[in-house]
Amino acid sequence: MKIGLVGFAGSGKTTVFNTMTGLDVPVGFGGEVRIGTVRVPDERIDRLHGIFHPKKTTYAEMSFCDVPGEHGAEKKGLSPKTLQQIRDQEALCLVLRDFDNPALEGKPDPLGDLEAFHTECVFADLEMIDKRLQRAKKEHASPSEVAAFQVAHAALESERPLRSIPEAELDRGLFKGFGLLTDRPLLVAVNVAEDHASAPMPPDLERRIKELDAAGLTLCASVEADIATMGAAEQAEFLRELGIEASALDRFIRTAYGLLDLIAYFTVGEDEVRAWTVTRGTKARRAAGKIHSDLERGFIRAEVIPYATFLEHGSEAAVKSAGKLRVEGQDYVVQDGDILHVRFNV
Ligand SMILES: Nc1nc2c(ncn2[C@@H]2O[C@H](COP(=O)(O)OP(=O)(O)O)[C@@H](O)[C@H]2O)c(=O)[nH]1
Ligand SMILES: [Mg+2]
Repeated sequence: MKIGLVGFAGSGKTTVFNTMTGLDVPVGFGGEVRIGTVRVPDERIDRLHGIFHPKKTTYAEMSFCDVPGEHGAEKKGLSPKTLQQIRDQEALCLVLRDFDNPALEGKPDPLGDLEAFHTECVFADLEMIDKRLQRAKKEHASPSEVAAFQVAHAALESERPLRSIPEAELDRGLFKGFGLLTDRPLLVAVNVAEDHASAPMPPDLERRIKELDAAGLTLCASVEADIATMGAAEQAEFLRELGIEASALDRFIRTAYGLLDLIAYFTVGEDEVRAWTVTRGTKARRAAGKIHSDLERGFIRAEVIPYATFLEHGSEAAVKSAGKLRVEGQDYVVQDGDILHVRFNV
């Protein structure tokens, strides 16, 4: 999963990037597009590692892309270049400034910034959809295609994000490759001042984030960026002192998994213990394709042990002799924590 950190200059995108990745990229205006990958902490993988002692242990990964805003202190506005970089992201994390930044004029206005960002995205999408709608009409496209563009157009005209239109009401297949901004899953990170590090989300922001079908969390990026460079024990101590329940990275990943409806399944063995990320509802054949396309193509069956069952019995052999190993076909819906063995033939 690739998440783009977006937002206006000076909102703390690069600081959030450092927080998430534990890197130390220089903050301040400008900068270049940077990508950092973090492993998704998962204590189930830790446990499985302890049981199998595999040669290799692989956690799920999440990539963050720091998309710099405009140069200079011009707060509002996204250039065509920035918009294009934002289109390349699978999901967006909008960083909102809720702290005093001496380099910027004006008080923090996270709600106003959220509105401004949303409006920019709506206009960019509207322009795109409008063009496509006109073309579809001119070229006498099928009525269903024209209708889909009209549904999208109407939503955007009333400033509703496309992500809020249910699957059944919009044929998204037609929009592939358009890079529509308001259709991207959106996570809003409210970047607060040090003395608000553990404050809850302000209710007005919370309400608006919900209306936009986004997910939200608050963090103090500058404090958390410092924490990110500490060892685990020191980190826990520091967080407790500040009254923060979990590190920004942990909370971010939890929120992102919820927003994107992601689950993990595992493969285990002496060679490797590994987590694989899929969307909830993914069927076994498709999920197997994550591991290798051959496994999807030549899928025969999946042998499934839920994580809890595995722990209860302690080994695959014990699960088998207890009659708890399940054999599932291609349409089995993979569950969070399933340990899978895919049988295939190509
Ligand atoms: N007080 C405070 N300052 C922050 C926080 N996050 C970022 N900053 C500062 O705000 C400035 C801009 O941050 P930066 O990450 O470069 O913003 P970007 O332009 O969005 O990438 C830097 O001086 C940061 O140190 C925060 O949570 N609290
Ligand atoms: Mg930056």
